[in-house]
Amino acid sequence: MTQFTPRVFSGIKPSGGLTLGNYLGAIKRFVDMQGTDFETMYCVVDLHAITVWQDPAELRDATREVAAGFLASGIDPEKSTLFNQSQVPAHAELGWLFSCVARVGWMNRMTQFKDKAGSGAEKVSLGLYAYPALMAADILLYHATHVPVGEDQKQHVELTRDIANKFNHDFKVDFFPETNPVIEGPATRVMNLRDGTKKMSKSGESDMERINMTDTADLIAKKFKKAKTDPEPLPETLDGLSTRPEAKNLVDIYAGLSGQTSEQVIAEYAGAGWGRFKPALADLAVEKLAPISSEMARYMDDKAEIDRILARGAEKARAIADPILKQTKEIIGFVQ
Ligand code: AQP
Repeated sequence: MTQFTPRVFSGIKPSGGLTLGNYLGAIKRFVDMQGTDFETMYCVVDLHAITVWQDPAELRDATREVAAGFLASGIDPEKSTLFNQSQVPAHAELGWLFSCVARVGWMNRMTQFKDKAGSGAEKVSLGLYAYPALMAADILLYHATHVPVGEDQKQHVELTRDIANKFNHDFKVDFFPETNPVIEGPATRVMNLRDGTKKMSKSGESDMERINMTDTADLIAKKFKKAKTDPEPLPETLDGLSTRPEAKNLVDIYAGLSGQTSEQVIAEYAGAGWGRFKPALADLAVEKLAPISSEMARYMDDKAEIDRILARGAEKARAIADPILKQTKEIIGFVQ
């Protein structure tokens, strides 16, 4: 069996401004993995963003804003490779090769496509349907062994394993590693503040359903105050939240922000009403997010610096990606 370097890869789509879901489910955990035994690679996955329409000026802005979010949260370009996907052409090329490995039946099982396409599946882009093959390419182009993601991306990381296995099996090689999803902590699925059965998303309809990383303190307090809950106080144990999705979401967010488990939060707030818990949650969110959003604003004032960081990161990424793509093409039998 080939021994692969322990390497982390993960990405975020610049399809809008970053949310608290992206922060707790992804970025905060990306920062935690930096400086460990893993080599870390983080990507602004702009090729994925265009699976739905993006205005060019807004795409450029969102790409820099996501990069600023990474940097402001603690991703250090000296310790991690930080870049945007479209500056490394090998992603798109391996994505095509993998769309010839993946089976249509596998794609048909992807729940995110069904959710996003809804009843209009005939009218969405082919790219939205093929997205998981490109995501597999993003990961396997670096022989990444670990992928920290939110719960919603678990199925796509599992598909990445299926693609790697099929490629290795078809060509009788041991070339692509088995990739492990890393889905840990209390806030791997942050829910919509107005409907606890739906995920908090950048592109959700109403701004009141999400906390944006750039929201002001007043707006954060207002959004938590108006967040849907039920009339009951917080229970004595976590089990008491099993049929209360909105309440559980707020407890999980508190836990994610404070670095505690949800059980510890419940132990501290057992019996508390929303009049006590919601302001405490808003204060905590402001305490954690305000320094990040002011640092993001500082980066956004120097877009040239962000562009330089992304370009340097892309150069480092290409140095790993290009030889792996070249070997993949050798294995497939392309004359080079
Ligand atoms: N609500 C969430 N809770 C926990 N983790 C989340 N992530 C996204 N939303 C939540 C994690 O953030 C990473 C980047 O996701 P993405 O932006 O590439 O794609 P997404 O999951 O489709 O995010 P959005 O916000 O829902 O974007 P739109 O609205 O444009 O589709 C992933 O690790 C994801 O799990």
